[in-house]
Amino acid sequence: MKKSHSRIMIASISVIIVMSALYFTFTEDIIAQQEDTVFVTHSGSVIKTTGEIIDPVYSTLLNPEYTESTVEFDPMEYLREFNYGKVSQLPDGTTLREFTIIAEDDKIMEVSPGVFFNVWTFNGTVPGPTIRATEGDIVRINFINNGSKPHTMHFHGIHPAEMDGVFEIVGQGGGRFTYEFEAGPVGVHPYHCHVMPVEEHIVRGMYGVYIVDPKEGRPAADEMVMVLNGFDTDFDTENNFYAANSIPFYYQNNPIQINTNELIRIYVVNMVEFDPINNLHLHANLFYYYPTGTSLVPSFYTDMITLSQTERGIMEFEYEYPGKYLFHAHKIEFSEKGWVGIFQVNDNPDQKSQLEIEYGT
Ligand SMILES: [Cu+2]
Repeated sequence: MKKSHSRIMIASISVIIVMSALYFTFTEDIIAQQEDTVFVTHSGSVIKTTGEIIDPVYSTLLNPEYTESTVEFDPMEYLREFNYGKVSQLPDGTTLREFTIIAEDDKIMEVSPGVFFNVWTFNGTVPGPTIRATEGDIVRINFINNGSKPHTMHFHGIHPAEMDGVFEIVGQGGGRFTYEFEAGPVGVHPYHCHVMPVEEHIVRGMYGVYIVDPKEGRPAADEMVMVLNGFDTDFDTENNFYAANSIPFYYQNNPIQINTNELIRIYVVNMVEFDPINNLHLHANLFYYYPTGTSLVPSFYTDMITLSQTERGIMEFEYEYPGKYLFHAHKIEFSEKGWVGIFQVNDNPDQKSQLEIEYGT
């Protein structure tokens, strides 16, 4: 009896010693992680983090201020929200579209339930607002950098060198720059910050979508924007979460409502860093695909596209049968870490196939 008692005692003491050792090692690790870290990225560039390191598990313990989101972002609202700017006419009749974009780098976003991450933002959200214009319009962006680091806006598309947002660094604490260019070419393009290290400014969230419509327009459709993105919350140059429009599993838990025989048009942009490719697979259907959206004639009829960084395009499809359909990364690791969604297709018996009406297919 006595012997087994002392055995239990010894076992308990050993457990306590091991646990304490583990605790201190762990805590030291976490504290060490809070200091500036220098690491070499997958692409070979040397990065020094300028923000605080937030361990997703211990964020609450070490950074009690990071327990509340300061970002208001609704993926369902973002999905179909297009910003056309303040519209006026120039003396020669050209349409001028003015946008104000404010950069900040102190926002906290709940990027996954319970995981609070310091994002860098355009107009307070990740992704930033979807900017939309028609080919030939003048786009004027009044850019204000209210952040604590230099930032810029670099638009993909065609514009003069000084409007490229690369060498004209906009200083922190209220720096301003006006980007002005003619909208073009037709298509879907990303915009993002281009201050070094660019990788960090992108993975922190400084990106958005810029759509240029053809003058003649595209056929009416239920239009959506999907930014394929991820978050590296522990700064090891690997993403911890993946998503369409920032929040992992959001459209799986909140299916996107669409109707049978209605033309769906998705502007899809891949902004995932670190991983060389991303992809998108649509279930029980195929879609017409316009790479970069620059042509009005689709290049592919497929159920699967593969996209590298900033690669993008326009998808068009409709569902014939009502029901619940998945769409997700066919890189299964990404879908298991959040990049998965559902279309809830509602029956719309009076609607004739819009694909057939618009394209004769
Ligand atoms: Cu930046």
